[in-house]
Amino acid sequence: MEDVISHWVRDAVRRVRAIDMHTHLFPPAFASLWRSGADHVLTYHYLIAEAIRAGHRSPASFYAMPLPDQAAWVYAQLFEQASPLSEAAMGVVAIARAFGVDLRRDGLMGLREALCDQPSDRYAARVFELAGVDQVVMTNDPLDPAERAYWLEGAPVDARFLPALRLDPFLGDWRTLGERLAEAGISLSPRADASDLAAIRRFLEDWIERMRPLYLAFSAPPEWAYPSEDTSGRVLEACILPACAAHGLPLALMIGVRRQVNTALRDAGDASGRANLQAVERLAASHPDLKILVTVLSREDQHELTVLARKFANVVPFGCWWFVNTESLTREISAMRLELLGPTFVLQHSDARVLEHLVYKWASARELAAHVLVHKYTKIARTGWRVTRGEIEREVGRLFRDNFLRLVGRA
Ligand code: REL
Ligand code: ZN
Repeated sequence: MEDVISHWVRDAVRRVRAIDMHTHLFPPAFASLWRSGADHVLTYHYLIAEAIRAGHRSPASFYAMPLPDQAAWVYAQLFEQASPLSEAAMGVVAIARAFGVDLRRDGLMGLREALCDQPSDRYAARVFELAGVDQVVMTNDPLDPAERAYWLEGAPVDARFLPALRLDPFLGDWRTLGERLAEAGISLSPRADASDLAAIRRFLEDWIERMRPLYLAFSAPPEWAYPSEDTSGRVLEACILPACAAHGLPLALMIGVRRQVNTALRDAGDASGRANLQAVERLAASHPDLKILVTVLSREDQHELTVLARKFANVVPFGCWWFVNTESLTREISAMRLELLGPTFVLQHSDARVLEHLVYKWASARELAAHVLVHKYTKIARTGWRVTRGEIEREVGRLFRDNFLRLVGRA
């Protein structure tokens, strides 16, 4: 029976079509924001941090090189002068293999030839197919001028790329928010008074109408507090939470990022810290109708978040974010979530920044699911539960797509 269970689980996990609830990808029509191809794969900020560390080079001199030279230098540090043992480096090997490239034999040139670096519908379809992904959710920032232009000109949104409205600048400091909103034609006073909050609320309404996002989201530093009397707390209370309520939209919180602890590293310069999860507890308790998707960056917060989700059914843990998206930590975190919550969370998201990331990140998520679920199903069978193939398929479907789709009202 145990071999049969293992076969059923592996087969279900291999076949399930994932919905990727958090990426930084854009459809081909958002051409300048599209990222694919070997040079972008090699210059993922995860790899930049690792290469700079291995190669003892200053971030400034690294970033001074043109993109192809950056990619070649990263490749030299992490694949020619070392074995690609890290999660992100192994990811490149997995991408290469999926495209029929043997990196030892074909090198970076082989990878450049196999991957396409131009916006392309057909290529997107091919990569989605290789990853077994049906749809990805974008990170849509209405305060990014390049992105805003695509929305305003009515660039077609591909049904495979679902919108999510990202609100980080709204939770930052008031002056910077004022400057960013001014570029979008909205002027705020220094007072953060009721008319300013009303203007922000109208801006959000406008963009919810335009984007039709699946959820609203923001990332937050470890010290993020709720409730809070500062301007970001007031924006949350007076603008963001009412918008979620009015449109029945979930709020996704990504907590624990300490931005730019090493500014010279740019995107690679963010770190993590322990969050104050009592803020989430208070938000969940005071807004029982608000669905709150939560992911936390530090390993130390994972258990507390899981326990919190037991207390509030409106809190749904999702994925293993960034520094905890590694083989050992995803196994630990996902097993713990199953043990304390059953299959009522979202197993994984990719956080892909480059299209081909989908391939290795979802291959890893499948390996993770197989590892954890073979163990659990074998155990309940030994304990006396007659396991069926159908129930395995149902739970795998929940973990990879259905829990999320139900939460955003698309099931
Ligand atoms: O969405 C986020 O805030 C983060 O995932 C990103 O800021 C981060 O740079 C990302 O690439 C991590 O995976
Ligand atoms: Zn992200």
